[in-house]
Order: sequence, then structure tokens, then C-alpha cells
Amino acid sequence: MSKRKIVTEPDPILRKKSQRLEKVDDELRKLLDEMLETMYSAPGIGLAAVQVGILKRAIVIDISKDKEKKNPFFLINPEIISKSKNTSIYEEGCLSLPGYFAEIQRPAECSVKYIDYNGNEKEIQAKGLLSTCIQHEVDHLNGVLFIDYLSKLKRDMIVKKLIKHKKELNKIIL
Ligand code: GNR
Ligand code: NI
Repeated sequence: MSKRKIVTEPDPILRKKSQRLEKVDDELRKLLDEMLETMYSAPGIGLAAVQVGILKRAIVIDISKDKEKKNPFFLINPEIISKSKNTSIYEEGCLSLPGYFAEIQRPAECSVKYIDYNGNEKEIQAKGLLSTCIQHEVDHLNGVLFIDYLSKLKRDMIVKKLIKHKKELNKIIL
């Protein structure tokens, strides 16, 4: 298994729409395994394929607190089929926006249809952090980042700082 590099903002790929997967094969499972390893080592609780530069509708999630008891969750072609009217607020972070966090309000519960690691169709009702995380990841598949829910002023400030940060990293490397 190998770890992949995480794409950070600003990068035009993060704004593109990911494509549906046609089949679940060993090549896709290899990508999912590498995404999981990349997510665990970040560390993070979710990762969309676009965050490792691949525009495919695949997500990995593990919200288990106990690092000893891993509980990975793979979603291929996820579709949110319903969202609750009631909302909840979580402090969100994103591996593509390193160092930035914001309280984001989203539907508290959602129902999701997806294909699992073995190619079987599944449907779950999610609530709490899992519901928020699924919505955050499905947003990635549609080119949406959590900063898009903030005011333009706040969003522009964060992106400006990330550009500056990238320029400074380049100075060190070059
Ligand atoms: O690691 C992550 N934590 C997190 C916290 C609250 C809501 C969503 C997330 S997902 C994020 C990892 C990530 O960037 N996934 O795309
Ligand atoms: Ni994210």
C-alpha cells in the first residue's frame, strides 16, 4: 500500500465535478485502500478521491475515535436521497484547507444510497458527525468546499492566506 499526496486549495481540480464509477474492481479497491491510508496518516475522518487528484465519485470515511478499533467506510457513487429539515452545526476542517476550521450548519440527518467495497448496493440513514462528514465528502465530488458556506470576505481571506502559504513552501523547496 502507498500513501498519496493531498491536493490543497487553491487548485482548480478541487472545483471540478467527479465522474461516476462504472464498476468496482481491484484497481478501484487499490485506490480506496490508498485513500484510507492517506486519510489515517493525515490524520482525517474522511477523504474524497478528488483530494488525491482523481476525479472519481469515491469516498472513504472513518469517524471512530478509538485508533485501535478502526471502522472504515467506503462509499462509491454516493447519492444523498433525503436530508432532514432540522440542522446541526459542527466545527469542520478539511485536509485540502490545512489549518482552517469553521462552524458549518447542515441538515442533521441524511439518507445515502451508495455502492460498497464489494460492489453491493447499500442504503443508510446517517446522523451526527457521520451525516456531516458524508455531506462534506459528497460536496467534494461536486467541487464544493466548506468555505463556500462562509461569507465571500471570509472565504477570500482564507484562500489568500493559503496562496501565501503555498508560495512560502515553494521558496523553501526551490
Ligand atoms: O478530517 C476531517 N474532519 C472533518 C471534521 C468535521 C467535518 C468534516 C470533516 S472531513 C475532514 C477531512 C476532509 O477534508 N475530508 O474531505
Ligand atoms: Ni474535505
